[in-house]
Amino acid sequence: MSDERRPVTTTDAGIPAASDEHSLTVGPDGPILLQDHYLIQKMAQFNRERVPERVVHAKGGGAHGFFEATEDLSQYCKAAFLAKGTRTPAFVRFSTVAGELGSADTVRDPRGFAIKLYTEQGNYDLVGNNTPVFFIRDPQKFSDFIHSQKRRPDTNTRDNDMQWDFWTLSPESAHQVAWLFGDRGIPRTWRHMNGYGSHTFSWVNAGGERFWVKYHFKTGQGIQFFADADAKAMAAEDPDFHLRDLYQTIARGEHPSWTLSVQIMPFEDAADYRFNPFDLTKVWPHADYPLVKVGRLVLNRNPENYFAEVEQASFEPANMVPGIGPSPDRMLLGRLFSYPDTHRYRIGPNYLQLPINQPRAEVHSYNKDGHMRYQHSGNQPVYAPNSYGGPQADPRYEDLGWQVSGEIARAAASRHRDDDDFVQPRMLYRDVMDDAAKARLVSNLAGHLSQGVTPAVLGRAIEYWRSVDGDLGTRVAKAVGSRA
Ligand code: HDE
Repeated sequence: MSDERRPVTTTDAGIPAASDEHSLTVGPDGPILLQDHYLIQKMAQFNRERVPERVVHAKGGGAHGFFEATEDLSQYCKAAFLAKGTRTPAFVRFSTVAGELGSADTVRDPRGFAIKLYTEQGNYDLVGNNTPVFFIRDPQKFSDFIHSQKRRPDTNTRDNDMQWDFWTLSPESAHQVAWLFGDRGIPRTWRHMNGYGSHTFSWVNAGGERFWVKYHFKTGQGIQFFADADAKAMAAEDPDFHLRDLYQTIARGEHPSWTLSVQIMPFEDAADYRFNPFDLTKVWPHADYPLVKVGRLVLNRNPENYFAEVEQASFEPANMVPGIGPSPDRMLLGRLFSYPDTHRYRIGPNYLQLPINQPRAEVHSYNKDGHMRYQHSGNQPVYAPNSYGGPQADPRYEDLGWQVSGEIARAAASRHRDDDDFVQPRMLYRDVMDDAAKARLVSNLAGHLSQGVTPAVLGRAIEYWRSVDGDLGTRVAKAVGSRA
């Protein structure tokens, strides 16, 4: 750009600045003056550039796009964005879980798959992972689980012993851990993986009929993964491999897409289904509840500013639009509280007014003021009920929920006939993995268990895999032994 066309630098108050290079001093070698407001503003602003990184899912990337409902599912759900033919603007953020902001992309870890749909009935956030299940089934254990995945308090390094100690003392983790150490534990790129809502959610149609649903976003690019050694090499060569891949793909005009299908369970089936259908450590077999196509998700626009659009993006599972609700899944219920809480801490109480989080639907709430409030509702009544024309809630939007009764207690959720922590990982190992995939699972497990795991925890880990499958346990034990 020619010098005449370049704008003049200004302070953040818009006042023209005299120099990009020199501080204001008394003579060339004298002290810097306090009246150099621009220098002070620059230094002060720099010191405040960081917001706390996400306590989990810190490293990620995202893109804009849309969701299009391609099928008529009005018999199951009345949500407006699901009306056939409707296109809803979307923002999606992908992430790893355990690593910090600068950590490598190609590590073995679940991947976050967080979707924000700016629907005409308010934001719908579907904050899922690339796995249909999770390690635990009660939010009481979440921070403990994450602590075991993060850094030790003394050495500040990650520690395989902590991880296996927690997992083997939490047998409900076996399904997700089998998944994690299998091929899908390191996707080739974010484009080459599926996304799942993971939890069971409720849907209701216009007639008030309720259903339980699970969401599946199948990648249109095909599933691809990294072998362990290749992923480690890539982590050294390009720690931002996934971030770069998504950006460059969209920049060259390719638009990755996913097909959304749901499994639908009639409301009444839940009570005596073979296993607890609200248990996040289990999938619903497709033979029982086949996939029903809903629409497609397409990513077609890169963020212009990473901090504004990706770092400040705030997803919350509690953002559900009319027609969609929670289920008795305790993990989901715990998450409904946790996310807005972390956003208030990380970004500030008015995070929903930032452009990336702002709903496209009109906002008419009685909440007001606070740090960095940008939009105000003018001179409208500040309390409800009022007789001066303020917004009025409408009972037609009441959650339908479900019926419960019982003593208040701290106890496991109700067990169903076939509830068992090892049945589904056993099926994953025996029926889904071919011989080569089984061999890679054994090798990945043995590699991890051979690094810093104490004999007692290692013994428990072998038993854990024996409970999944006798042969698998023996193979893991042998492979660890041969590495010793
Ligand atoms: Fe999260 N999780 N989580 N999580 N999670 C966060 O929210 C939490 C869980 C998931 O790209 C945090 O904004 C609790 C399951 C994704 O911005 C935090 C529990 C699933 C992302 C939080 C879970 C997820 C997060 C950290 C157990 C898949 C990244 C920063 C009850 C279905 C979203 C933040 C993004 C992020 C809490 C379990 C997915 C702390 C308490 C299960 C994709 O609020």
